[in-house]
Amino acid sequence: MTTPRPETLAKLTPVLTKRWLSPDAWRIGTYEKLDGYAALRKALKAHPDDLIQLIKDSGLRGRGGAGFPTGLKWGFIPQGDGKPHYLVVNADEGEPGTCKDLPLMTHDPHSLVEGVIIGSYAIRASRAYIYIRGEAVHAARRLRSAVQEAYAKGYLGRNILGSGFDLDLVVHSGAGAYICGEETALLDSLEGFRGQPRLRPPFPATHGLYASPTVVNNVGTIASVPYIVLGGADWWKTMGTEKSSGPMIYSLSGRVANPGQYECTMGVTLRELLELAGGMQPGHNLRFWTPGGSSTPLLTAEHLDVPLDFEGVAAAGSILGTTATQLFSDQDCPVYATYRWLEFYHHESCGKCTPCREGNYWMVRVYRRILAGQGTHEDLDTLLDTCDNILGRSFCGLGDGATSSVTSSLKYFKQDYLDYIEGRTAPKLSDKQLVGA
Ligand code: L3W
Ligand code: SF4
Repeated sequence: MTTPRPETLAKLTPVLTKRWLSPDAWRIGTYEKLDGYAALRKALKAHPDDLIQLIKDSGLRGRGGAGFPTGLKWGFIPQGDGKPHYLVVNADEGEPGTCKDLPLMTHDPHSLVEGVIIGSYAIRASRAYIYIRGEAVHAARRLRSAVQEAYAKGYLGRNILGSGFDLDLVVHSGAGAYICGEETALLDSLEGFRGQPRLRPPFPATHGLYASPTVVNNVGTIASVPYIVLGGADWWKTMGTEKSSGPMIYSLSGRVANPGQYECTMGVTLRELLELAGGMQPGHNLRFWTPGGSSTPLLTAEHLDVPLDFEGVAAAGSILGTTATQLFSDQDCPVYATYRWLEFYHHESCGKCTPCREGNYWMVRVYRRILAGQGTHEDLDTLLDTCDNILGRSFCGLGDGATSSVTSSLKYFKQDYLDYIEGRTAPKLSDKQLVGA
């Protein structure tokens, strides 16, 4: 067990998580007592364009994986176009290892509802949706109850707080497909079609829900908005780095002593996060980890001091993604872990494009061969060649993401593959598991 140093403790910045442990934090009474809806009252007195400028000034970047500047995205919504505008929250948290949005919606749903109302006012939307992952039944229940409470108090509906602004908010549960976290597949699903990605451009900002201008933002992004409105852009920028501002919820899972969500200033390192989380589990030494979910290339124990912000992780050859740090130890096998992730991508591939649909199918079969002790040296070339044909040639990010752990595990842990192929590691799969991919 490690004791965090004072300078590490100073990197804990509970902003979005600050109410999570309050009793009944999800009820509107508790939320209002703890500054809830104060940001909305302030925002409704401001001009919508000034709110967009505020979000631009704060440097807030998307919390769903891509880190796109939020204020810029809001500014893309054409004004005076005569079309309806929509705000859609992507709450389809499904990236393996990612668990920051579901606890936020469970513990503090009103912060998301308040962010939705402010964001909708800024982009002049009168209808908003929260598209929540189908399996997240409890979080959806909490959200629906928060929405009802907000209507009853006049924060939603007609003439909100006497401002003349109208907004309806609908919570829509998906049916459990990972691809519906891709923003355009999500919009198709919301419209009642099978969820499959659309060609971009045009981006949702101009042609989104029902072909109208639409902002699609992650839960963490929208839930950050009330804090920025109350605290100001300069306060927000006191946390994080120059290009990655604010706090971020890092979810730690795997072989860590105290798994969970740690909200820290952006740019914190894994070494520091581990200090806060009590270190690795006894008897386990860190071997590899994902900085932002299974779609991000693996890093190793050599990368403990990489700043976990958008630029720092990119410089180390990976992606910050959803800040889902899954920790694996010297008792875990990178070949087997990669195989399990690939099974996920193979299962979740929507089938629209050939590189992802066929490539993942074949890679799962190659991994099974290797893990059953029947792999060959050529299989490693086949894997790299397949990744080469998926990466950049797939219709959406799912295909690209599937290759991340394959290429990075081959880069750092090729010997583990060779040990299966050359018989030094006992097979993990039986002959019976070779087929059926
Ligand atoms: C208007 C332009 N809008 C870009 C918008 C675009 C989108 C945002 C980011 O994938 C990644 C993916 C996963 N005019 C625009 C524009 N936009 N150019 O900006 O777009 P993009 O294409 O950079 O990324 P994306 O398609 O949103 C997100 C990775 O995140 N990821 C995520 C995993 C899963 C979850 C989850 O379970 N919740 O987030 C993890 O790494 O692989 O690469 O809004 O419209 N010119
Ligand atoms: Fe579907 Fe995969 Fe192609 Fe994305 S990359 S459109 S998930 S088949």
